[in-house]
Amino acid sequence: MTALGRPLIMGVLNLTPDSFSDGGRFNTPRAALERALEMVDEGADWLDVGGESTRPGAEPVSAAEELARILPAIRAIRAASPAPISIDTFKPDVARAAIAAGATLWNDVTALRGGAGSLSAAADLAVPVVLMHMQGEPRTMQQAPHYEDVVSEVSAFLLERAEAAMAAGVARSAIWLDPGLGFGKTVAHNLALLGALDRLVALGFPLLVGASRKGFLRALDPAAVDPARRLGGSLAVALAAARAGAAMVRVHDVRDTVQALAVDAAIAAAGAHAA
Ligand code: HH2
Repeated sequence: MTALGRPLIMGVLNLTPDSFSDGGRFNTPRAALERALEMVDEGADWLDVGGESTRPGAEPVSAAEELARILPAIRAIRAASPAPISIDTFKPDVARAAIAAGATLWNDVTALRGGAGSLSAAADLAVPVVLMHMQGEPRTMQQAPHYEDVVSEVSAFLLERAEAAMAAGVARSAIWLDPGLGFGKTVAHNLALLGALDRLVALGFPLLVGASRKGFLRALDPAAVDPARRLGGSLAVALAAARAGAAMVRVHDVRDTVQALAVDAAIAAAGAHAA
């Protein structure tokens, strides 16, 4: 929760040909800029720019290719709007270039394990960094995810990565945590984590939750084959995250999420008032 009475909203902007939901839709700088400005207009607090898909089975791309996708878009957004930009990458060189071009948050799905220089880059860059949990790596992570106790193991991992980041010189106040829904997790694992988000919030760092349009929502509604038809499930997760005290949700459908969270916050405020 934030001073707004609701989590911040991070709008997803994938500049990739192959992202599971919006792949190929915004991969020219002009289309990316239009979508970015649209999301800002809809109420996005952050724009999360990514140039490499991490969907299950995704093939890696080179840093040069990733930079060619993201830098023109970051520069175009920076020139047109003061909206905060985060860079969704696990490559330290890509993070450095994106931040030099105007991004001010590093969203790392590998929790600074993606490159030999990740920890020191995060310390040098001195911007907030999201440390996300993932079991395995995107190409194979959904083949056989396994945990004895997913909530305890994800919590322990996130704390270990936060300690590693701080030992490398990252300020405690710059660290965000994220359970990494869908990253090496079965439907049951995702649901267990969602049911215990308050335990992750209690770790003492701001929590980011990203469930928007993800495959596990389809498992709960088999008719939702098209990721764009998973809005109801995505909103259900955003509300659960808000009630557990998450600080930010990462979403594709900014406008609907703003509305759902505003109504939820108003109900909570009315309840507190009546009590
Ligand atoms: N999920 C995706 C990508 N980046 N970053 C954080 N911190 N948390 C997440 O849950 C998260 C993330 C996957 O979603 P998307 O970007 O829509 O798809 P793709 O990886 O196919 O580009």
